[in-house]
Amino acid sequence: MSFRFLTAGESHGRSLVGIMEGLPSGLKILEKEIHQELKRRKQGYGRGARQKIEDDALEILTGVRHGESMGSPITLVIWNKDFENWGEIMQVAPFKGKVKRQVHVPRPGHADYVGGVKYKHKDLRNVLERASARETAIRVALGSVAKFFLKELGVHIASRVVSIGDVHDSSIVKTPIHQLNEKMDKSPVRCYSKASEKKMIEAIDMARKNGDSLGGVFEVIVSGAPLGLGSYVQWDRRLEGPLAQAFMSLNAIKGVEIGMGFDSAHQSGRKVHDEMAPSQKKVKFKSNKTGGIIGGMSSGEDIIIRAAMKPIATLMKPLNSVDLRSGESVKAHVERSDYCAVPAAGVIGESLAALCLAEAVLEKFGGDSMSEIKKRVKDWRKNY
Ligand code: EPS
Repeated sequence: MSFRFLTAGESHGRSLVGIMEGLPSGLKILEKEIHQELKRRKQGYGRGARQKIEDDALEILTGVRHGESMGSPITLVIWNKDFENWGEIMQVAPFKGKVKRQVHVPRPGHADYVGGVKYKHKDLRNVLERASARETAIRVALGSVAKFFLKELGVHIASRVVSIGDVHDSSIVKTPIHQLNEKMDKSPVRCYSKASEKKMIEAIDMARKNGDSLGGVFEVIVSGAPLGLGSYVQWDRRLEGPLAQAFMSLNAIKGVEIGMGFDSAHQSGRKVHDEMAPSQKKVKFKSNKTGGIIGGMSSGEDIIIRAAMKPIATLMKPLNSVDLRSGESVKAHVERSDYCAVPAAGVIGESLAALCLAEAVLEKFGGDSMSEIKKRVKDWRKNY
């Protein structure tokens, strides 16, 4: 396992922490550039009040010296500003008083109930604090380091929203991928078409008015990934696997597809498989319906991943649940929350893809320093 990472921390605890191991030396890493990615994650029409509280103050604690990685483990921390409002509730030291804001009524759609049974928690806050989507902030911090690494090798990652609720944007992306985020970040819902953007905002407003929430589909596009990442020789080396796992590990994701994805199940082979034609570099693909991954390996074309996000679990007009103390049927617990977080999920997805592809690149090319790996990738690209 040459490249790996871990995260730790609770939503209203003191901090979120991430440790990354296996990154080569010589990569420029600046706190302000990571912070820029964290700011992107906070955006999106339908995001809750927490995003206004947090400034996601980030610090690099280890593994970087004079703005460059050293090849040793990198530790990042994000201080939770809101912790100052949750002192007694979230303090590490034993607390003898009456604990406020306990949770005894699980929210349908969240980890509360099953997590409480699994870990034998009476106060389900012990579950929701770690299960919260707040954790994605530190994964974006780690993922942004992976994005900087991939960018040095000519790999760019962007995202856009494809649908929110039943509003779909069927636009074809024409913007070069390395310029796409600049355009998408200007849209409150990070979608390509202005007409769809308006309808998505209306749908989110309607959900908020009805005390409801919305999910949707986002798309992550990776350009420049070298051909041959992953492998068909072993089940757990097929590149689709770690990407699917990474996206499914994002809060509220219920489906992942690559390229045509589920649509390819309804089409005949002649409409699905990408024909190949002679090209000065031996072969070129005449289309990319496979979404940049074929037979468990990157094809050198854009990698296109879409993920389906279920609506946010916390509803301001809560659904029915059970008070675990009395066993009575009651309305579910309500926590401050988003109404729709699909635009943010796309930004998070970029980081998840970056973390997977950084590992795949290091697995294929190895390399302990940026200069070593850059040369290897450059030489490899001459082959196709
Ligand atoms: C989130 C932080 C959370 C939620 C939200 C997303 O902060 P708080 O619970 O203090 O409001 O706003 O998390 C969820 C909606 C969820 O169901 O986990 C974040 O930083 O992305």
